[in-house]
Amino acid sequence: MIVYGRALLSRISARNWISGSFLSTESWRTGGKKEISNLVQDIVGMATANTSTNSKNARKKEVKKETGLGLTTKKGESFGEWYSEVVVNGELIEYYDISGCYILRPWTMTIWETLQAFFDVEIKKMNIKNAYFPLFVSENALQKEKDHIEGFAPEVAWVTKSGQNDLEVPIAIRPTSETVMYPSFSKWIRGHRDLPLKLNQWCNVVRWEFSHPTPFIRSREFLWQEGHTAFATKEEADKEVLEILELYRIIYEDYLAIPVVKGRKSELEKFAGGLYTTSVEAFIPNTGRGIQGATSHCLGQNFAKMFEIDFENEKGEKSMVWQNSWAYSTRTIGVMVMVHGDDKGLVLPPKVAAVQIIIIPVPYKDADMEAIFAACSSAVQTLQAAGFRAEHDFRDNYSPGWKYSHWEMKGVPLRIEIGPKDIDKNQVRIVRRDNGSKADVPTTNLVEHVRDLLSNIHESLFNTAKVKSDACKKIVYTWEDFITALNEKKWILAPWCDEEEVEKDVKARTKGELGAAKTLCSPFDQPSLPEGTLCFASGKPAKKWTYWGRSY
Ligand code: 87F
Repeated sequence: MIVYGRALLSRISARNWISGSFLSTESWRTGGKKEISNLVQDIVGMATANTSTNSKNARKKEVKKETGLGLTTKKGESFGEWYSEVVVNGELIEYYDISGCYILRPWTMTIWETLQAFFDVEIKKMNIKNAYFPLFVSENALQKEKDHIEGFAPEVAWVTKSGQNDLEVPIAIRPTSETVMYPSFSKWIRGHRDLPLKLNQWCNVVRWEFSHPTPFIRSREFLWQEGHTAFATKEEADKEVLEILELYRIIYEDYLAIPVVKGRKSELEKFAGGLYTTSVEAFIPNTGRGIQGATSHCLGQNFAKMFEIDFENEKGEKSMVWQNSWAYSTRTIGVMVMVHGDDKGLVLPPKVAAVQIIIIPVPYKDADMEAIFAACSSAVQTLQAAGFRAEHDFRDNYSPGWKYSHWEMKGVPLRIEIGPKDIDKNQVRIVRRDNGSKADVPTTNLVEHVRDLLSNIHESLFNTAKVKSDACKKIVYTWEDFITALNEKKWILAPWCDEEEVEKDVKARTKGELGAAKTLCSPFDQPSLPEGTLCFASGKPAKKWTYWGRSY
């Protein structure tokens, strides 16, 4: 079997690169995709002259993948496949030979580091300190909070051997660090002067999930920060819960351009070990599912009792601490891919993109290549000096058209093309990733233009996502309308009696292939609830408005 892949294409591209005879400059301008896809078809044709149409198509898919020229699935047609393809072709993820575990490539880690840098600075302003606790948990410690661990037990991974020998006692790998940290909290907190104790750690955790693994969204190991704090009073704890939740909103809305709803989880959906749970919730219109973006819990005094975290208060009496815990994880990046990605690949919000502007030379027969390269380098320098993350792509084994597709797949917000005409006119061509619009910009105004464009792209990504997500919101008052809206993949705002049994009943009544409906959150921003409004599910008097839907 002959498979023509990147090597051949590259050789052809390299030739054209120099001679300019294969792709015209104008077709490079348009991405050269038509020519390249014709070329691919030619190659495929050559390779499959004697094979069936079916295998011809398969080969086409194969060549497409190998050359990185596009996705084989569309976001609107086969969302799950599209997502898997985008995270790999966009170079965020590499698959690994253990199910549910993924390699996070540099393109991912830069995004993570940007979010990390923001959050780390903010929590330090709040006088929260970083610490690092061990990865392993003894069975003894883990069992200490049996009640809350009970439901999670099947997800705990254990180390049982070293080499060929069984360990005397198996040790667990942290799925979260309450049981790792709180024995030390108990030791370190003696009197009111030891409070508040506010710690955070950046680490990995392992939860051996059995439902369908999805990169970033549901993986068996993931990166997160977990904050654990202890206070003398409930008021201090309550205040911090909301301060942290606001930081999570900023991560989603101001960094990732994803609109979220802040609210409180129901009794059934809250962290069972805590007093109450708040969250930011996002929505994925394509699948009609809500997704919990991050959580900030007030734990009350439950853990303080279990772990004996008490202190002598100002009156000399023994008192229990009030605790919080809060986390966001690499799931943020999955939500970003799902919300903004399109049929050409990733679309990165400018604030988190490792490369914000990619600069591509557009050679042409008899062009002054030195001048073109020099103009590219100078643009990179100017933009970097102005604080932007700009790079050029001078690789000589790929055509400009190939590079356009490549950087589009990786989601770089702006592309700058510089060809002979641009040199003559002292301008560059700027192309937006989010909407494809093009503009010729005088070199003298480059920095201002790029600044405006990047901020405009962020706004536009956010607004587009907000319009789409808002279009999926539906207010319902009756069970019939609820079911209709659920089938229409909505997130449903409904008046609810706030009874746990009723939520369980809704879950049972909506159980099916796509998963049951559950509460996402009761938004802090509550519409008015006139006296006499009834619960959509039970017919009892409604106590609050709550978002319902299927979720990840
Ligand atoms: C899986 C296995 C064992 C979630 C688990 O949200 C335990 C758990 O406790 C578990 N999955 N949880 C809840 C985590 C609660 C809490 N931990 C600190 C947070 C924020 C960070």
